[in-house]
Amino acid sequence: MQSEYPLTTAQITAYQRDGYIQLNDVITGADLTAFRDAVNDAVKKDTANADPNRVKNSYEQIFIQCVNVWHRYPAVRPFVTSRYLGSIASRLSGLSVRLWHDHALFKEPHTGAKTPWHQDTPYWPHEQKMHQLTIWIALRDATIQNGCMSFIPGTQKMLDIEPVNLANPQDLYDVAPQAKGLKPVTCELKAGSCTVHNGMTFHYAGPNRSDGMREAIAIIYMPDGTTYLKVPHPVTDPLHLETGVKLNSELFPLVSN
Ligand SMILES: O=C(O)CCC(=O)C(=O)O
Repeated sequence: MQSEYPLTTAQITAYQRDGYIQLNDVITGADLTAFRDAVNDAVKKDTANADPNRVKNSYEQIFIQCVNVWHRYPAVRPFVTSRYLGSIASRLSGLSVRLWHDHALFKEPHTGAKTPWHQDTPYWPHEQKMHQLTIWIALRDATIQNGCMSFIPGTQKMLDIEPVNLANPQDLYDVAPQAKGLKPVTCELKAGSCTVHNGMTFHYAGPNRSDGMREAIAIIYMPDGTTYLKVPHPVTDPLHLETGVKLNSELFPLVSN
């Protein structure tokens, strides 16, 4: 990977104003091939024992989701824990950041359902909610046809909205009437390009109507100093933490200066 992805002041300002940004060609060439292969291998191994005849619940119909692949797959680790990506998150947010978690998100051809409009941070066991951010990397081209991401600019400032139930989603305008009239922006991405969104920004991805898998990995960052809030979450449940402790162990590495 390059030593530092170039970001202009205008891009940082746009991210902070809109709550999302598209960045092109972040991972390229041999790095892209290696990252894509490593994540594909991880998803293949994680799903090897899945019963192909099992009826999927409505959440599982959205995508195959493999969380914290960097913990289990050494070939994924250098990408997910890289200062190269961490520095993008840090410069956009203006803060030192730690890794919260990664997840491979593979939307299956023809059957992968839409990802409903939602904000992320309300699901997370964090006392502070304002500055988490996700780098969502297309490992293959992400298009309208296969379920690329869309964002509603400025919605990162909408706090205290009821979390959307992804398995049985409420209508966006019922949960966030303030979003009426705001125009969503859809971001088609070439493989190796990414979007970055604030965890409070409303976002959506369409269903996969193509013949190929929509292959993406999302890497989520939180400000250094973020403290735990005791609510159920698969990443923190095994750690038996108490509210107020800093999420600063080696499971949440500092990935920026
Ligand atoms: O990949 C998707 O379909 C949705 C991803 C998402 O919601 C996220 O990364 O926060």
